[in-house]
Amino acid sequence: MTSLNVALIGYQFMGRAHSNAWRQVGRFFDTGYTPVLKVVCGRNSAEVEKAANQLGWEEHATRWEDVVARPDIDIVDICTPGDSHLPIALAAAAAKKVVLCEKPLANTVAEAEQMLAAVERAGVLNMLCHNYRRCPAVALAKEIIDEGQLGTLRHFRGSYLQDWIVDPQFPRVWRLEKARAGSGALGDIGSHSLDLARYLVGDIAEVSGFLHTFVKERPLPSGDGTGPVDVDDAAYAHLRFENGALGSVEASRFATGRKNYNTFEINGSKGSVRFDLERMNELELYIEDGKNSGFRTILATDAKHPYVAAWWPPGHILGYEHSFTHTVADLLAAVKTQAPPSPSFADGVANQRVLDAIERSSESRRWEPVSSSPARGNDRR
Ligand code: SOE
Repeated sequence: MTSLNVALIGYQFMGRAHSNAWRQVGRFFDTGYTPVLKVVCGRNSAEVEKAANQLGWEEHATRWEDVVARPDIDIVDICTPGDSHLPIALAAAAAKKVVLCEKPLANTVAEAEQMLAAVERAGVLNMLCHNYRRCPAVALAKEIIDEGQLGTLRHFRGSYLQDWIVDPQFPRVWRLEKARAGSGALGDIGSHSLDLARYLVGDIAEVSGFLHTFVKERPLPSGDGTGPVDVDDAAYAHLRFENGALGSVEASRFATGRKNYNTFEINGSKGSVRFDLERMNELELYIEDGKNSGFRTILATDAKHPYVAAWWPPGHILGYEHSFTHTVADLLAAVKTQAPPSPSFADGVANQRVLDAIERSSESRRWEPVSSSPARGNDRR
């Protein structure tokens, strides 16, 4: 079995989720590779050491530049805030590493395009982590749609709702700073809904959207006064898909009671599917059969359902963390076949163009085309 050395940049929530995936993947999936949790990198030396010990990394480091340049590293996994994705990805591509990057790909279209150009120029495998594609029930929905069981797709209705910043005293963490996060609910969680929309229905041609910030000033995490919130707390968009389908996406961190409510419903001429992450092992399916049979719920835990054969017997349910394990299993499969993994950085650019069009529409108060999204924003060329 060939070993592949992984370097993880960032060790907070996503870094923990990715560490678990790298640890578990070889124990359940037969990918032909043994990923080695070689080195985890973060700026705070004491904290990154603690993270390395807890998460199972052999080494820890504080300078990503040194880590990415190491000849013994095969895969660079980027789990940092959005403002550092660009330089890390450029360096990783130049060093000919396989690159996995957390979503959204970048903070602006211009940055995302530079990242795509770099991996294409270097000819390295690249993957964006939109883990929800890899919930078995979502992958099953994709199979059902691709088989034509829903007929012509007409509607996509996506919501991604959380409530973790509803308290105005919640501090202005990095996710509430445009310079670090790019946008608010739109990029953080709306990007997941939009990725599912593109994955399951198709490319988006134009959007009408608006963004809103309810709490514009918050206490700074240092405890030293307050600071402005310059990203959206909530985002809405209507979508016209290139294939004629219509859609809507809502993303909010102010939906009291909703913790990680990532749902979508898709309606086609012959049937519909509905998914809710908080019941992630289930897919609701309606097939129009003239008998008013209604929706039925499929428990997507049979060995025949995507990814499930690697795990437990039917009914022994999977959780959030498995979606990341499936992501890295598919990345390792791509390393083996050298077929481009999906979603790729090209998908990341496409997603970023939709985010940008929604922001433009919120400013112009008009429908905005996605394809003409210009390179703009706080990009650093
Ligand atoms: C935000 O709260 C967040 O952690 C996102 O950044 C993740 O992508 C999402 O999976 C869960 O929520």
